[in-house]
Amino acid sequence: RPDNREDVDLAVKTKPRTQRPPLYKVLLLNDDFTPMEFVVHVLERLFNMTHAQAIEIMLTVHRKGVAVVGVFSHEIAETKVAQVMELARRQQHPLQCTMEKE
Ligand code: NFA
Repeated sequence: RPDNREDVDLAVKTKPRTQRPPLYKVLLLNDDFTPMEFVVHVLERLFNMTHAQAIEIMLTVHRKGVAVVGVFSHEIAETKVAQVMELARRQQHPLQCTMEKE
């Protein structure tokens, strides 16, 4: 074809895609020993939940075994997991917190 019509077609058809950073779910896991009040405290302190929200999420973890407690960038998610694990370790509770790509 005359000129570079293929290039024009490609340019027209290629939808600009907005780049978004990957997000990570922070998960809290149930166990038989960590006191409910401690879990509520952790959720209020580290995940900016109200007392009512914290109780609701704690009970979800207690009943279902696991719940998402927040969604963050990789760096923030890693920090949250480390902070939960450190608070639990200091009080000698077996509470477990992990992260996974959304
Ligand atoms: N299952 C714990 C109990 O009965 C409470 C708990 C909730 C622990 C959520 C960990 C996470 N004391």
